[in-house]
Amino acid sequence: MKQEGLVIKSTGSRYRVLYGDHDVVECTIKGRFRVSGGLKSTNPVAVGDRVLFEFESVKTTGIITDLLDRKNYILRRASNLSRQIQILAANVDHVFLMITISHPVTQAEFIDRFLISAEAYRIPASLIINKTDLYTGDDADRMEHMISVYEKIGYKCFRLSVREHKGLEPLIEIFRDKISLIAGNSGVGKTSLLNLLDPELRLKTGKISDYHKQGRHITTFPEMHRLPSGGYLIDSPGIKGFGMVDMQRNEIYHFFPEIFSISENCKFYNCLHLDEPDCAVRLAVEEGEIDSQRYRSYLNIIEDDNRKYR
Ligand SMILES: Nc1nc2c(ncn2[C@@H]2O[C@H](COP(=O)(O)OP(=O)(O)OP(=O)(O)O)[C@@H](O)[C@H]2O)c(=O)[nH]1
Ligand SMILES: [Mg+2]
Ligand SMILES: [Zn+2]
Repeated sequence: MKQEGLVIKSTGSRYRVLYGDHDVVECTIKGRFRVSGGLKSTNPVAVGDRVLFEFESVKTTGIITDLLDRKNYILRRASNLSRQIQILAANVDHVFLMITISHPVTQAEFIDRFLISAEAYRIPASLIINKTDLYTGDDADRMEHMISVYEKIGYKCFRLSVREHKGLEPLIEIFRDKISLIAGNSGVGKTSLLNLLDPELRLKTGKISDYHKQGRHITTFPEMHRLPSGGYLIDSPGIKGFGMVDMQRNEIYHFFPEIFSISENCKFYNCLHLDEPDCAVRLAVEEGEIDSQRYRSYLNIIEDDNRKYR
């Protein structure tokens, strides 16, 4: 008899499925799953997927037989060089990018690349600025500037110190009743937040010394956790790149909400906002209406796109 379940962990060969109220079964998959767009992914079934499964003779293992329709999914490349694609998560209601001003520094362009991907996936996105306990002087100014830039565009920003347990309440509220994904560079404190929200989890987190080495990743597979305060939060491995949405050169600016809204005033309907005459976007950058770093991110993304087709 088939039962419905929710995939809470996927390693590409084994899948942990939550069913009923609190029960968990380890599954493998049977049959071939069609992934939208004919993608070749390393994991046909991902965290967040709703599936049908059957128990094997012993009731502790099962076989996934059917993948139910997805409302959305998020991709990433398995590694920088690899052509293989991993589905990071499916059926996500909200994505949170956790960033830090220092230890480690999150690059502005990385934030913008994340946000345009979320826009392209049409998944609401917010920022969590963690480790506020560390920021004084210039770092504190940098944080406030960043928050004012992103809030003006319409992204919610949450100040958080996992270490000092500060800023948790608004997050608990927004996580309730939905499936959220938390992403960000390695070492920003994603898993630490989960451990704070549910101390029983005791998930592995990094030690400060680990982060002196480059490319150190503590969390290796995305995993969904049910929060005691309500909702599900997917912890994910530290990422350098995110998204993998193929965008046309002339639609990239559609995913910068503030650039998009001003682009209506450009002289040419096909303006790319580079150096066209009477470009309303460039004017808005000069006047400080559009943040110059955001515009730089836009230019760099266009530039990458040029390289791709060379
Ligand atoms: N000062 C300070 N340190 C923090 C805070 N939150 C987490 N850390 C530290 O940051 C380090 C990395 O934390 P993790 O939770 O493992 O980071 P992660 O984002 O899950 O990293 P990956 O799994 O590699 O992607 C640990 O040493 C934490 O103790 C905070 O609010 N303030
Ligand atoms: Mg982690
Ligand atoms: Zn323009």
